[in-house]
Amino acid sequence: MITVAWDAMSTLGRKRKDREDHYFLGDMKNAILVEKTSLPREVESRMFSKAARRLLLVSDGVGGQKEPDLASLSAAEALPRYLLNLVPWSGLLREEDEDDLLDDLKLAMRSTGERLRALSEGVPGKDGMAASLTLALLVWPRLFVVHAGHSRAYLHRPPALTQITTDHTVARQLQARGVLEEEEVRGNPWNKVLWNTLGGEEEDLFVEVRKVVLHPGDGVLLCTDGLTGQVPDDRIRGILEDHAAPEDACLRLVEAADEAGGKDNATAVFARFERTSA
Ligand SMILES: [Mn+2]
Repeated sequence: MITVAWDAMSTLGRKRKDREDHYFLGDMKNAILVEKTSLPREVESRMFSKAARRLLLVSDGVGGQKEPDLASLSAAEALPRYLLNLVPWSGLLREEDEDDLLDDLKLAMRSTGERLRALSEGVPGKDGMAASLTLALLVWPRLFVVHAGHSRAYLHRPPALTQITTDHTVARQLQARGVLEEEEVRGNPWNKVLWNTLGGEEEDLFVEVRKVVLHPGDGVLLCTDGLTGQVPDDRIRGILEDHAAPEDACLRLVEAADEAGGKDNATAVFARFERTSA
């Protein structure tokens, strides 16, 4: 049997007053709520399937004047709601149904982007409300990630820590074209400019999709740029290695971002998957 230990932590940082980062952890369960029955009481527990899908997400509001706090909150709230209505409940997932699931995830991302656009349409100061959003759906042992923006998903397979999403910043685009070197990206002003977000003025949305087959002992980290802009990958890896409990790891990660200057809200969501005897 696989057990999941997970937690999340977010800090405002030392410079910002507003909460532009949000996170969400959710268990999707197959359930029938028993309204009334002549059956014995125990039936209630049998109406819940144990097979669960788990949902993890981070969102980060983008843009100075355009209510980034509201954009982030609306995105983090809307996306699980869309999934609730889209994604089939059964904990089991046949291989041939994976593409349908990915289509549902992409559709939920698009609907969330449209929701942000609808919320901001014609409202002065809100026009172009946008958010970075990274979502992981766990159907053990598979992890499906959908992503737009500059938050990140990492796979921690000790001792390695691997970024599994790309940053949708102009600086990364320039790096991909060979204009910038890796070491020129960090700290580059173009690394704060996003070419792809949920909502925003561009109608085209690119939903980056990743699938990972997890192993027992793996961990998955979702985090915002307030963490990765301040704390290098090596340090993140060290913290994950030193702190087995997700609550400790998340706390240490956001503390490290604060200690490094805390220029932005920093958020970490971490899940670790362990094999236990049933
Ligand atoms: Mn940020």
